[in-house]
Amino acid sequence: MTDETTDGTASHDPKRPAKLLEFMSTGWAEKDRTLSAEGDAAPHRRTRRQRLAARFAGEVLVVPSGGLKVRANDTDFRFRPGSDFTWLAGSPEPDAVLVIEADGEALLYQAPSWDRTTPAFFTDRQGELWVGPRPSLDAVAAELGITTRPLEELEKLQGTKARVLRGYDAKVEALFEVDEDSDKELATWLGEARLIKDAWEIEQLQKAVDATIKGFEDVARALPQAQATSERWAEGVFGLRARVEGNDVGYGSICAAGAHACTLHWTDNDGQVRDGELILLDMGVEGHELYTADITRTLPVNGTWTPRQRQVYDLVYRSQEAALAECKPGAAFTDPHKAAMKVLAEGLEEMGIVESAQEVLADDDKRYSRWTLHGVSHLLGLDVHDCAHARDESYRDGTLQPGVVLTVEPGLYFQPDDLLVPEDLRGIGVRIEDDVLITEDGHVNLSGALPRDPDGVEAWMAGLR
Ligand SMILES: [Mn+2]
Repeated sequence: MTDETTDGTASHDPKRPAKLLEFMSTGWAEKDRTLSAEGDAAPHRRTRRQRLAARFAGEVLVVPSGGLKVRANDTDFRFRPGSDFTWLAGSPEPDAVLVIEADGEALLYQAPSWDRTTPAFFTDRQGELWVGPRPSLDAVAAELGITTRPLEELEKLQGTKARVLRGYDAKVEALFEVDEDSDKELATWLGEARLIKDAWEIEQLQKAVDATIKGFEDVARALPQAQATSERWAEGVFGLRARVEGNDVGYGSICAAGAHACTLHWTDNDGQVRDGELILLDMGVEGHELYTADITRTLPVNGTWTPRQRQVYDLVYRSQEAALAECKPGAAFTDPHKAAMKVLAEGLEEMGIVESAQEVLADDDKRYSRWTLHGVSHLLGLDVHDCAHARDESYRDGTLQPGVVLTVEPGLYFQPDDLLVPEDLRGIGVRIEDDVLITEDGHVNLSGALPRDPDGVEAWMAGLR
């Protein structure tokens, strides 16, 4: 036996003699154990948990937060808890598990804080001196308004029949007695419960949008530096805003200059930004409460449209206006899409790219899609593509209701090698995307403060320089 420990160390760490371990466990001031007041999200999450418990009354329901993911060797990606877990529980800790018991009581299992009674606080790479203090279970309970339990006690539930939200924690899935169809019902319920945002969620989305608008201003101001370097400058500048004003970007920023705009999810962002070309910026700040914005603007790099760029931009703008006019309660989810496609197809006809808009708009034709490529809307919330587990009948084939938040994002993309369009259009890609809340009598454009009409964009850019 050795008097040195290598527990929790990496190959490059010095070994620690017993004398050091003993020395490190003494001489520390008492911690302040004052508990904070319940946070303003707590009542909303409590209501959601009660709704979930009522839907599956008498059953045990298990929703894990997910764990750290390795980036390389012993470095992990920054942790971001799963969205359903966040919606219900709100703890930022990895490996946490929400359990709703058969009697409806909600318990949050998570790792306790490492206090000074164990050397782990400085020997373990998850210890307090390595990653900073974790709140105690009492502090978590006070802040989130939920009963907490040490993570290790979860083992006691081994073999319990439960519905588990799958895909986040294989260990948790293995612990319970589960049934695939029952688990799927739980995921579907959560996806559909999240369709309608409550007032607190709408506030969070507006904050994310407002921070994103600031980020767009930062990037528009920084376009000269992007020209001197690459699209990465835009990505970096927006990322700075996202980290300062929120948790992070809600998805990989798309900073697509020139023909890169024709690649829908261009995230390499390593291209040149050239005077006289456009730059398509699709970016969103994920706020501190993990709700994300999703906004796109296409800007002339030098602040002024060429006539041809403006022609394409104006067409996309008019199609977005048509889509926005359909954003009201009772409309089909697909109505904004259809309205935008009609305007775009007619514009393509005017530009001589399709012969007959009426013909290509037919359901069994849709050749216009060669240039429009994608749907105009998706739901938005904790996930950029929110409510992914909702059934078609309540999402794609459903109707818009007050409290739904969706994007409205038509685009036109003329690939650089597309021989079916005039040469001077090739390599032009335009998308305009806003975040829209359906209200009782129509909608509110949450991102309406960021100019999008062609004159407004030029004036906005001129004002920033
Ligand atoms: Mn989007």
